[in-house]
Amino acid sequence: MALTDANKERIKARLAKAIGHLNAVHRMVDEKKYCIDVLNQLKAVQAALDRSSEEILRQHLETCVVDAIQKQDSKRVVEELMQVFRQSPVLYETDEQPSAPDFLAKQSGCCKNQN
Ligand SMILES: [Cu+2]
Repeated sequence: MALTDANKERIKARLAKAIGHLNAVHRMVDEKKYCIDVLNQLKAVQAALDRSSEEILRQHLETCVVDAIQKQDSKRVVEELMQVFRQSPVLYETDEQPSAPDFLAKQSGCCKNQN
């Protein structure tokens, strides 16, 4: 089981809102707004993305993980989740960020073959 239609729409709405907010921050940088104002807005975008991640994680735990446990496949889903959290800090350690398609190409699962 994956995303339900209702959850999909809710998560898409959250992400669309974050994209709009990030575009506003991009404009702030373009307009050379005060650094602290840009940082505060960027923190708000990051918080919105964190809430989106949290919602996706909750959905995953309630559906995919429950399903996997019922099918005696808990080791795989636990390892997947551990890997997600292991990889997260790497995003902040490199000076140069990979472009979105490069980043997605390194992922496994449904995003693996997109680009
Ligand atoms: Cu899932």
